[in-house]
Amino acid sequence: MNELFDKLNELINKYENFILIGHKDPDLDVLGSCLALYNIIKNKNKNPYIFIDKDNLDKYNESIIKSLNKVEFNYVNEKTYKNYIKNTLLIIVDVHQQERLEYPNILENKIDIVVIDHHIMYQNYIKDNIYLYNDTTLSSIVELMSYYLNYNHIIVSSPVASIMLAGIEIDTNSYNLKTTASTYKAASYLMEMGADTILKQEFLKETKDEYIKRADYIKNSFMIKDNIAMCILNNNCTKEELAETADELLKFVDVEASFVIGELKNKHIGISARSIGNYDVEKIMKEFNGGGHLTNAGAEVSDKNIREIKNIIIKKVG
Ligand SMILES: [Mn+2]
Repeated sequence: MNELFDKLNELINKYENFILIGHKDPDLDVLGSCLALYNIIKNKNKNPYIFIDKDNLDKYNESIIKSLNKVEFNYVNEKTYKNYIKNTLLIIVDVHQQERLEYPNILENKIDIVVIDHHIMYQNYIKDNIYLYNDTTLSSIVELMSYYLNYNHIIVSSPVASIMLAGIEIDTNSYNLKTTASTYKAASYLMEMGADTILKQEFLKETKDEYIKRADYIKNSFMIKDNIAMCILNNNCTKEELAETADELLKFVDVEASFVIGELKNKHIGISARSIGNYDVEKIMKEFNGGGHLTNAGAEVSDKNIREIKNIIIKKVG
C-alpha cells in the first residue's frame, strides 16, 4: 500500500488540477473516497474538483443527496469540467471500465489518468492510464483512503469521516463481507477522526420502497440445491442490484452460495455469484467467460438468455 501512497503523493506534486470521478450512480464508497482525496490534494495546495452534478441532485440516490448536503467542496460537471483540463490528473475511483464511469466521455480528452479500484478486473479496463491499482482484497476504496489519510497525517471533518465510514458499511454489507482486520482498523481511524455514528446511520437509511423492492427479490429467490440459492431479477436491473441481492441471500440460514441473474440495460445478461467460502463460484462464472474469486464472482453474457444461463448453472452445481 505504501508504494501506492508514495506514487500518489508524487503524482499530486506533479499536477496542478485534479478531477476525481467514480462510477455511475455513485455510492458512499465513491463519494467518501473522492472527499478523502480532495482533502489530501487541498492540503498540498493543489486544486481538486469532484465530478458530481450538484446542480441536478435528483439523479442521485438518497444517501448521496443527504451526504452532499453536509459537505462543501469544489465540483465540476459535464459543462464545467473543461475549464480545468490543463495540467490535470484524472483520478478514477471504485471503477475501472469506461462505460461504467459517471461521465464516460471525459476520457475523450487528453488527460492523464489514474485508476484505483477493488472490483474484479474486466478485460475492457481503461488501458490508457499512467497508473492503475486494483486490489480486490480491499473491502472498499474508502478503506484504502483511510490509510492514505493516515499515511499523510491528514484529518478530515466529522461529516467526511462519517461518509467514509458509511462507505465501508455499504461495501461490506455491515461488516459481513470482505471484512478483514484492516477494514476494522480503517473504521477505527475514521472513528478517531470524529466519524459520527448517528450521522452515518442517517446516510445509510433507505426508503421503504427500496426495502420492499429488495425484499421482493429475496421473496422470489429459490433453492437450486440444498445450500445454493438463485434469484432472477426484473429486466433493466443494475449490476449493483445483482450484487446486493447475491450478498443479501448469503445472510439466510442454509444458504452457502447464491447466483443472481438479470437483464441489464445494455440487454446483456448479468450474473452475480457469491459464496461464504466453501463453494467456488468463480469456477462457475468462468463457464460464462466471467471472473472473480472463490467467494465473489460475476459475468456478463451476450449470447445466452436467462433461461439458458439458469439451466447451465443448475447443471454445473448439480
Ligand atoms: Mn466500492
